[in-house]
Amino acid sequence: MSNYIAEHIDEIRADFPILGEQVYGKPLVYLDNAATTQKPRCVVEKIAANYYKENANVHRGVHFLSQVATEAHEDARETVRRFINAKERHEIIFTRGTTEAINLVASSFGRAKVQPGDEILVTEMEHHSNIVPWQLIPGAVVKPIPFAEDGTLLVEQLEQLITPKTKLVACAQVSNTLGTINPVADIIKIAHSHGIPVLVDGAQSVPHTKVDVQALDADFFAFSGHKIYGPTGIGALYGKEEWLEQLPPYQGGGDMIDRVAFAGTTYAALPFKFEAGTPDFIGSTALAEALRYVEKLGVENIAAYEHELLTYATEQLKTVDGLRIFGESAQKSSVVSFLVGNIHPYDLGTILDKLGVAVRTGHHCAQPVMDHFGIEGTVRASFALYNTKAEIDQLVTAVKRVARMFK
Ligand code: C6P
Repeated sequence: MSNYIAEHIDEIRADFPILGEQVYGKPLVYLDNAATTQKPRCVVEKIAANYYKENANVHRGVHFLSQVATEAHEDARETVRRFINAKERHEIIFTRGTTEAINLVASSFGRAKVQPGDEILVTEMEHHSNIVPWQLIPGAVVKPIPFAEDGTLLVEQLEQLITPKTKLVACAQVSNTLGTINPVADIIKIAHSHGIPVLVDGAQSVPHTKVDVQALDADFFAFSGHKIYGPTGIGALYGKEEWLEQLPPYQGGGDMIDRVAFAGTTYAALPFKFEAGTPDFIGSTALAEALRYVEKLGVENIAAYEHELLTYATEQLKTVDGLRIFGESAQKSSVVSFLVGNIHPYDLGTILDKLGVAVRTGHHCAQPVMDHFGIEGTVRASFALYNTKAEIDQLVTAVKRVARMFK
């Protein structure tokens, strides 16, 4: 592998202190990165430094510390803007993560734009976070765009699924379960040709691919900090200014108002209209630190390295007798979902854990995907920039051992 990440893997791994820890007496082989990533030292240190040196509420105080904290929080917004190439800083709304970002749009868009009987199109491979918020809109009908047996989205069916009642298309850029990279630029083009906006769930794409919301022409884009080496509890929603201006606030409270009176309240300008209450200003600046860390390594380098890991893992796992992979689309991110013979995924996952390999088991919050294949769940290995082929070898050896136990 001639790649920046491969060449610097030891230094990179040293940036993540947990990778050097013994877990239950064994070194940690962490292959559950789609659930959450481990944090580099610089992110953890940023959080500590914020609390030790810069802790004051933002947008409120005239005092010096509050101004320092406000500036850092707004600089973090600028870093997010730059990272996903949004046009304007005020098009970035800080949220708790992808889930809250999608709920924000579903709630506000639902109130402003959706009548009973109107339709929202999602894909059959969505995470529950991109299905249920749309189902919560009173009277909305949520319809799936299906996928083929190999996990490729049947984009060609989109045109037929769009009706005069279609109000929005919501689609993951990368499936957390199948790993499929969806052609969101094409989806957006088709939807826009019918005047329909598109929300892109970027939870699993931002950590692994270069995202440019302007090039995509996405109307909304959501992602979580904790999946891209940042802290939990912080994420972002990008919304095109024209959409954010049209939508009503999501939550009410401090910071989101212009003037409050019992006769009527007016709202703050963007982005604050959508940020009620004290924001997670510690989280935002730590997220910015994580994004800078990723930028420093190079998103393209990370994507190329992880692709090598995915190809290697797929080849090696296929040498296991009776192993079946779910999701083999030609365009795939670094996730492998699989089952071995009739071994229950919980049994497989639990024993893998005892053998020192952390993977996720279950439906991965994507039950419609499980229904598609008529299964209860899978075992999922998902890779990050600090994983190695040696760790994949440990996974494959462990899976083979479990397979032998159940023979
Ligand atoms: N997927 C996984 O193990 P939050 O929880 O808000 O940070 O992200 C929700 C979410 C939304 N969309 C996609 C495509 C996701 O993968 C996730 C989170 C984790 O796959 C936890 S269920």
